[in-house]
Amino acid sequence: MDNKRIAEILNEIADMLSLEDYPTVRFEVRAYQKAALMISTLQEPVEEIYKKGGTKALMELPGIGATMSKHIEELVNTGTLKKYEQLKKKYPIDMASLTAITGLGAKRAILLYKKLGVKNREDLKKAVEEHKIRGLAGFGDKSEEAIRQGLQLLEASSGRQMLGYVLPIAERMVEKIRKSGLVENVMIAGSARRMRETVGDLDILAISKKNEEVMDFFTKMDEVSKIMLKGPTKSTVFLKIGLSCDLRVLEPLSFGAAMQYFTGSKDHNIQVRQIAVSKGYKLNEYGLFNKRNKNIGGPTEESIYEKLGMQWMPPEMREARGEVKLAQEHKIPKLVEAQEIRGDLHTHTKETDGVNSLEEMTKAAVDLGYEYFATTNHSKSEYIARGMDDKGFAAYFKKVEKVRKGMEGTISILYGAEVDILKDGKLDLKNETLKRMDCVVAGVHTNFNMSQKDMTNRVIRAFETGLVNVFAHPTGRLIGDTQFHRARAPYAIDLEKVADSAEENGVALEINAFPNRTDLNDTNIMLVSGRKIFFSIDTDAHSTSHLQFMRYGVGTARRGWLTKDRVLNALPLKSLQKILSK
Ligand code: DGT
Ligand code: CA
Ligand code: CA
Repeated sequence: MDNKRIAEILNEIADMLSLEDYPTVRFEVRAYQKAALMISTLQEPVEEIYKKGGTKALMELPGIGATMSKHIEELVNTGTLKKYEQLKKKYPIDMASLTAITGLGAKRAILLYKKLGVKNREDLKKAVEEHKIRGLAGFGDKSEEAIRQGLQLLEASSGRQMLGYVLPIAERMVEKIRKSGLVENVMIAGSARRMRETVGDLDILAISKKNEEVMDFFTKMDEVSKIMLKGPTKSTVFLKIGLSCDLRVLEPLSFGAAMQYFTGSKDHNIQVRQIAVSKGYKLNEYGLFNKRNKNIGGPTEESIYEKLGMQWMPPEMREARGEVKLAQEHKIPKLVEAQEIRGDLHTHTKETDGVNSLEEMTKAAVDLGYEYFATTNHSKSEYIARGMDDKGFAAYFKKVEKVRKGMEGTISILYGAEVDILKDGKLDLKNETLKRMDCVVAGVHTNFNMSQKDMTNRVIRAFETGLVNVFAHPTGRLIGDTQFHRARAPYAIDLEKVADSAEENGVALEINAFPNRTDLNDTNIMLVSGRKIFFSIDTDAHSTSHLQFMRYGVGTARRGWLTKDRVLNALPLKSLQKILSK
């Protein structure tokens, strides 16, 4: 059973438990939610961890205790879970798919079931269309409209999945194909290679002469749930995670052209093909053909671009946003790279809603080779996340000092907070508390429904305190998926005005790397990057494994054409400190 499904089940249990009424239930709900979050974002399959090391290895994962490890064991071995089945009997609705809708929690979902017989999303849609919800006690016009919008938001994103969940799976598949010994080369193409924030389907290309064997191997992989099409050069399968995946097997002479073609984007390809035509060539997925129809392509993509008089460019740039012209002029910028990141400036610990201790988080940061690491827990108005008040931070600072001593010489711990920007633009902690901090990350977490003008002013007012270093997840949007993650539209905000103020007040804008955020996204970055501002690529990690999300933030930065000198956390510690202390 894959991580996503296990997480879904645990999360659904949490939803159903939240409807129960006994003294310890709140803690149980939290434990299930924590475990679900942990597993859904783990970059390796729990099933494999279990098969290698049993429940003992599972319990070493943060957020997984004795009960959860037993649950996972049962799920992996039997495909189901007694506790889940029991709750399902009591609450026979499609809970997860209903609570994935913004504005609909478990309590209201079960109310809708009791009053209207709503069991799943289809029923809900009908109830909304027939305006049956607005008349119910405790609902009203506004809730019905909110549910309608929530449904729409989900539909818009359905079918596509977040890169952060798809890419590790794709990479594992590619590794297995490589190790099969049947191929000379195998690579990921398509939107996943371009690091698009969501992926519609996976495209894998391989070089081999053993077509039949490769296709046998591919269609029988563990990750596959259904074979859609099986041929000697192309097969399409449906994966257990609910995504389709193509494998194409090619000759070496076609591989470069195929990589170029299937990496896309489509609009980029159309522009490149025009250049080929203007040179008297023909370019398609099979090769680059000269006037005598001879394939002069070759096994690498570089050679295709070169023969067209173009500089090769990173896949992240290939969105027909001016990169083709730059490549012709040989002016492709050197984009920031993952190895150039020196630290993470936005992270959480178990003192608030994280699952690991500061010590564990910092050690994981050391393992990533970081030079510095900021610990930025929530402030008090984020009570759901158990945010801390000024006193809480004072006590936490002592803990930071202690861990600092223990880690001396390995990494610099920056003391900070993710402080709330309140409705009126004030910050949720006292000035003295914030002034003591090395790195203040500030963000909007409440009152999303303001006018654009009010929201923009709210944020600018916060910048003008002179106390903010990084503006967290600037648009607040969340990418949803069909089951587990709730989508949220960006709040109304004038990003250009905010960026002007960021420039004036020395605030860096965040590129939040958490897969369901990716905020700022590529187009936002391009919109504001003309200004003299820094971008901070942060994971917003709530567990040690989340620190690995950095690559998705870097991918997004690259999609926004950012170079190393624009990235705050690519600076060496000394330069960073100078900027933070301003
Ligand atoms: P996705 O799957 O929606 O996340 O996005 P892509 O970019 O992976 O799109 P996909 O899988 O439909 O096709 C892979 C690549 O193949 C695409 O990026 C560019 C190329 N391609 C597909 N259809 C066309 C086409 O009609 N014309 C051209 N020039 N290229 C195409
Ligand atoms: Ca694709
Ligand atoms: Ca495809």
